[in-house]
Parts: sequence; structure tokens; C-alpha cells
Amino acid sequence: MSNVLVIGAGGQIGTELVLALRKKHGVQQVIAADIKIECPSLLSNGPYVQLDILNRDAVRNYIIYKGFDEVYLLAALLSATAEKNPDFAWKLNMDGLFTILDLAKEGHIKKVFWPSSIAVFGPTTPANNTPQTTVMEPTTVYGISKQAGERWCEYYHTKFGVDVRSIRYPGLISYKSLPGGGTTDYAVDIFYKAKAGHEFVSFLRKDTALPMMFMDDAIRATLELMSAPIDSIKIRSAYNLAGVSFTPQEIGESIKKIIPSFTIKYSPDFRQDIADSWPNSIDDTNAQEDWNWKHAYDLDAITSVMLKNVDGSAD
Ligand code: NAD
Ligand code: AKB
Repeated sequence: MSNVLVIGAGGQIGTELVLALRKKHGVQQVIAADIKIECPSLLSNGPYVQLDILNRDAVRNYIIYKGFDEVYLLAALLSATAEKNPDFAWKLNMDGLFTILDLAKEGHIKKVFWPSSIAVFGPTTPANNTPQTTVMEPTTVYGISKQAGERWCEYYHTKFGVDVRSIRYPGLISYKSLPGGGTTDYAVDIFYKAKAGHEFVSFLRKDTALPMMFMDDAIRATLELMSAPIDSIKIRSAYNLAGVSFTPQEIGESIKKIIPSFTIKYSPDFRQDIADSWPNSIDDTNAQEDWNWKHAYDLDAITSVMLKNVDGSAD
């Protein structure tokens, strides 16, 4: 039986990841941890601990005392929030990773999952079908922290044998928990507005294509990567992962197939610059070859599930 800890469990990914891990390993085996004092209601079926990843001593004492087979470190500031507070974003996104990598190096954690992002790429990266290995000159503090994190993950694996695994998630679309301050958040908000019968104001231009993925695919990818045989994991920085790629106009058209009266207008803000620096689409051949990755949800499938499940009373 695996002993699992998810740090940053109360966020968009953590909520669904904890539920999936509890289904796989058993409810009591998977401890949800977050800086939030209250356990998020969706996670109240199992163990919860309040933990600040920046409190290195508290995290070290807790993990050394319990010992974990797997730790998933999700606590971070996302792209839009990070641009408003670059110093703190760098601190949160990097210090927590070192705390966990050091614990793994010392043998207190057997396997680490730490998520990277398409934000590692920048304006000089080939934007279409972006390869796994290519020019990477991120221009956001978030992207710089993710790129540095990837380098450190690979370093801890190569030098110290740490079994750390990572994915460059695209923008994730889900309905169980709200997104936490990213540039791709519009692709979640749009469904709440559509279901409520409101016009949607997009903070990105209508022709801005970004790589996206439905949360079920992202969770499945995470579980598949973490359970893949160690010899099959050839990339220890982070794997490119592709789902779908679409613009605000295209997601609007997809919604109109179900809600013909839906309208969208465009009012780009500071997040347009971030989006313009990211790829349009991703080549994930390495993930396909190394651990048999294949996404399941296309845009219309995502639209259908989202409109069925989001709360239409939101304004
Ligand atoms: P989120 O903002 O929704 O959740 C982050 C969680 O971390 C929150 O519950 C927050 O309370 C918690 N947290 C913040 N500071 C903490 C601290 N000091 N100690 C403990 N917990 C703390 O983020 P998310 O969307 O779930 O993303 C999780 C990870 O995945 C991040 O590293 C993010 O960069 C990465 N990622 C997310 C996406 C996406 O589209 N959601 C895409 C690419 C990468
Ligand atoms: C963000 O927009 O910051 C995230 C991401 C793609 O990393 N969703």
C-alpha cells in the first residue's frame, strides 16, 4: 500500500488529483495538504493536514516522521498572479521544490511529482507543434520558475538518483474546482458565463490559440506517468503533453452549437502578452512513445461536459 502526500491539494488540480489517488490507493493512504486552514469540502472524505510549503522545518519534520512513497508538490503561483508579485512567486515556486527534492535525496520520499507548464516556452520558441527539446526563453516569472524547476529536477535525478517525474501541463479545464490565477483561466470562466446566459468578455484576442486539456486527461496522464516503469522514463526535466488547441473564438463557436444565443466580446488585458509568448500547440511524441500517452477529450467533448456540469447561477 502506497503512502501518498499531495501538497497544494486544495487547488484546481489538487482537488481532482487527490480524489483520483484515493480511488487508486485507498482513502486513508492519501493525505491532502494545503496552506488553507479548512479542508476543502470535496476532500473531506479523507485525511487533511494544514501545511505551508514555505515552512521548511514543519514540512521536513512531517515528512520525515511519516515517510512517503509519493509526494505531489502542486503549491505555486500561476502565471497571471505571479506577474503581480514576482518576488514571492519565485520564492514559493522554487523554495518548496528544493525542500521536497532534498527530502527525496535523503530517502524520505521514494517518488516525486512536480508539475511544469507550457509557460517554460517563450516568444523565440517555435509556436506550432512545439517540440520537446527546443529554444526556451520564457518571459514571465512563472515560466522562468518552471524552467529553473525543470533543470533542478533533472539535476537531482542525474546527480542523486531522485525519482522525480514531471509534465508540462497545458491550460487545464475543469468544473470541480476553480482555476487559481492563470492566463488560460478564461477557458473555464467562459462556461460559467455561457450557462448563466451572460455575454462573455474575453481577456485574450479572438485569434489567440493556446494548448489546453480537459482535467480528466491531465489526471490520467499524471497517474500514468507516476506508475510507468522507472526505465521507461527517459525525460527527467518535464514531458510535453498535448490535448487540444483552440482560440477564444473557436471555444465560443463550440459553445454556440449547444447555446446558440451565446455571445462573446474581446477586451485583451496584460494576459494577452503572456499568451502571445506561449506556444499555439504542442508535440508530445516523447510522452506517447515512453509511457503510451494519448489524450481523449477534443473541444466539443470538453464543451459538452463543462456545460452539463458548471453552476449556471454564477454571474
Ligand atoms: P491552484 O492555484 O488552483 O492551487 C494551488 C494550491 O496551492 C492552492 O490550493 C493553494 O492554497 C495552495 N498553496 C499556495 N501556497 C501554499 C503554501 N505556501 N503551502 C501549501 N499550499 C499552498 O493551482 P493549480 O492550477 O492546481 O496548479 C497546481 C500546479 O500545477 C502548479 O504548480 C501549477 O503551476 C501547475 N500547472 C497548472 C496548470 C493549470 O492549468 N491549472 C497548468 C500548468 C501547470
Ligand atoms: C497558467 O495559465 O498560468 C496555467 C499554465 C498553463 O501554466 N494554466
